[in-house]
Amino acid sequence: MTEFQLTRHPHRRFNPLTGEWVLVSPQRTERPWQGQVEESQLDEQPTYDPDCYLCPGNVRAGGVRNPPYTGTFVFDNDFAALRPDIPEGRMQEGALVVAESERGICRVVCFSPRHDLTVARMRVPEIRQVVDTWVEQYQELGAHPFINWVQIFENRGAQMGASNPHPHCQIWAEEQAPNESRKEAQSQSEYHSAQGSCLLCDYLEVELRSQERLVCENDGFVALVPFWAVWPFEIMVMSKRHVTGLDDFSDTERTNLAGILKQVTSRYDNLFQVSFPYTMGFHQRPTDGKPHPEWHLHAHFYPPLLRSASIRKFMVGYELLATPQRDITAETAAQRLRDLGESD
Ligand code: H2U
Ligand code: ZN
Repeated sequence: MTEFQLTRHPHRRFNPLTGEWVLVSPQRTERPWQGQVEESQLDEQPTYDPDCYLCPGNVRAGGVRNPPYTGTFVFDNDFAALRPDIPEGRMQEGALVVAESERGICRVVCFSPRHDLTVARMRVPEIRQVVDTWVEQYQELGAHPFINWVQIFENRGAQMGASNPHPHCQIWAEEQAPNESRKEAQSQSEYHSAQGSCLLCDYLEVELRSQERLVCENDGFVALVPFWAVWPFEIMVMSKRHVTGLDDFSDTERTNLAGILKQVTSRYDNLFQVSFPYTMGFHQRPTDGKPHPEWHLHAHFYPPLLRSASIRKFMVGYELLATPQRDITAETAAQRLRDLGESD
């Protein structure tokens, strides 16, 4: 028997942030594919679309007209999943049938008045305006006494469920910590108590030493394919400094965050020469008024494309019923993303 090698033998990898495992099957990358092929999405959009509900001056589905905005633009989601004004209540039948009211606020943030732009195609000063808007929203929503978690996320591309190509993200702010944040909170808090240090600061040190999974970096941030990545070209963006929330960043760090987001998204677009679909979002300190030194701000990029613009990963079968699985290793994915150029 040869020795166990991560590059050749099926193995599972541990995600210390969630406490979950991913199955890695590096020998499986060459399997044939006769399944769904995605439409090519070389989407050239007009700068203004009269039918877009996010473009300046247009009327939204709810009947409200957007102002002629020139930078970022924030509005309350007309079809909000959470609402601030519902009666509080709880319903329980024994231990097994339990429901609780959940209050919240949902907003939409337009990144730019330009319908045709994406983060990859925006200039860093324009992305910096988006970062400033995120900070304001995190502070403003988090200041509500009943808001304890602010989830900022972007669905980019029709394949990831974005309803519109106009550059935008959503913010869902709510009473209770949602599932993913709960898992990450528990792991970071347990690690912090046991080790006396920050889980992600320590992880970043490991990655900076090995260099194997780094994609790109600047003075304030590192983008890497985490050792435990599930999505083929998954990336985690981490601040180099231990920062618990977006509101802790200095002026320079905000600009550096804008810069790394452009670097990551333009590498993505260059991978398969398409406007690369993804879901991205920030995980940061809960807004319950406590300091949470265990939390280290980071962003996850979860993109579905696998082998080309037309072949995507599905989370089905074994992954739905057992555990997520990947074929190309995190190291190979990082190398491919590292070898690509970025646009200006
Ligand atoms: P997504 O592209 O990630 O689906 O985000 C668009 C959001 O915009 C979506 O949550 C909202 C939808 O409810 N929306 C409005 O608030 N007003 C509209 O006129 C259409 C869509
Ligand atoms: Zn538009």
